Amino acid sequence: MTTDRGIPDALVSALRDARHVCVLTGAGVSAESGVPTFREAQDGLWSRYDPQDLATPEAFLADPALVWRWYRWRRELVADAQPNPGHHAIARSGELVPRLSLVTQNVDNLHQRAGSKDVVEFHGNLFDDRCYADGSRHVGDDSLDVPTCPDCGGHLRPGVVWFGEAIPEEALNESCAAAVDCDVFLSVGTSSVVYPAAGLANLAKDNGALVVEINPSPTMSASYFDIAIAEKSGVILPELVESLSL
Ligand code: BV8
Repeated sequence: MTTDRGIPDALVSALRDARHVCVLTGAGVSAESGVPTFREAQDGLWSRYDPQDLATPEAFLADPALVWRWYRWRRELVADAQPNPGHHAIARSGELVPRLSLVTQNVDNLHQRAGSKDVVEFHGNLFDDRCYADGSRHVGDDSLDVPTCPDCGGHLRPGVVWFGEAIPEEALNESCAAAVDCDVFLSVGTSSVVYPAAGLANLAKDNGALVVEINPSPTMSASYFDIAIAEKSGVILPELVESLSL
């Protein structure tokens, strides 16, 4: 059975009865804001680079200027973007359920700009800088050249989590606790290939949550979810919130 908006009745009633809803978002949630998804082919100067190769400590150590310029390009892309109806629906849902945990793999700050509070930034934030040498945090610098740490003179780097780097402990603990405790887990706009983020759905399901995937291109993991909705987040999330507020 589905609602007249193409949302399964089972999901609407589960959300209405839920004490705690956990939402995990990936790059697909920002696609309708014009931000290319992480694995989408990059354009222009960056088309010949695989993001997965650039988002590593090895790439930065090998060529700090190249990696710094890539992130500076992404900051400019994102700075011009606006939150889309999917971001706003997630922010609104925080007022409609007793407890909402939002865990994002995205580093673009768009959830915060849409009004979401207490966003767990699983992979850090594009607009923060960190000293590569001493780990100190600094306000984002938009200089063309790799900035240096005012404390130790080392290179500053973007405050994101690179492949092969550990997830910030607080973010990991908070996300796992939310996945274990939630009644409904929504995995939205992610290809579910990056771990440990992709493992949160397993944790939720193993602890009795209804697990739902929202992605216009069903992922390899789609059959694992109790419900898979093949629709854009900017379309389905506002409908879901609308169904909740009826
Ligand atoms: C860790 C920040 C351990 C940077 C990112 C071998 C060697 C080393 C590590 C590993 C290895 N094998 C596995 C690993 C682990 C590795 C990993 O998972 N690799 C994968 C690729 C196999 N993980 C790690 O390295 C992690 N750390 O394991 O540490 C450790 C422990 C202790 C001590 C030391 C180490 C760290 C991973 C973090 C990497 N950083 N981002 C940056 O942004 O530059 S990950 C990057 O991928 C982005 O954050 C992105 O969000 C994330 C996941 O991608 P998605 O968000 O899913 O985006 P994608 O483009 O893939 O998909 C978009 C989806 O949206 C698509 O499905 C599309 O259909 C859909 N979509 C499109 N439009 C819409 C839509 N959906 C809805 N609506 C729409 N309109």
